[in-house]
Amino acid sequence: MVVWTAGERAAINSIFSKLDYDDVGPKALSRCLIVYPWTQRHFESFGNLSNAAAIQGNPKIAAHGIKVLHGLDRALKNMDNIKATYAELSILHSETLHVDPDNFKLLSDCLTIVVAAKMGAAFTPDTQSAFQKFLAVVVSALGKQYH
Ligand code: HEG
Repeated sequence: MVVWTAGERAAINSIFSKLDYDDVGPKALSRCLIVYPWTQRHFESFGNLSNAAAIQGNPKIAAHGIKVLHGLDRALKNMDNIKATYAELSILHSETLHVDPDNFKLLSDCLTIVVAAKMGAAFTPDTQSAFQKFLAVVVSALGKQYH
């Protein structure tokens, strides 16, 4: 089981309490699709992804980015049981969506960059460390049902 210090819990809860899901979600997902274009293959039915501006202005991508970010609420509310919390979502990404689990890490890195840019100086090394740990546990849990 993952052990969280009081400081890590406080840092993670503080980030999420200030998080603008409707802004950060679309930015993180669109950045992932632009920086790692092979991830676009899962979103071919979402409309125009022909260039960075099209991706950033695509309302379906924006909506999905918000949905994914809200997917992290489950981990936040179940910090001591993240693996089980994501069992179903892991099976969906593996067996139905066929998302390569390496992509979870790519998206989580994009999310870190977007959050860091928004938080500026408040994104201290300690804050980053707690956030990266949280995302690493989520990424691991989402990859758990792959075989
Ligand atoms: Mg996934 C659906 C969460 C990474 C591609 N993703 C979903 C859903 C959630 C979610 C909550 C909705 C599930 C449902 O309808 O029951 N995704 C989620 C998280 C993360 C992640 C928390 C990582 C942090 N997803 C991810 C990545 C890709 C991807 C990296 C592809 C590169 N997700 C994907 C697709 C769908 C979902 C294609 C279905 C979209 C649709 O057709 O509506």
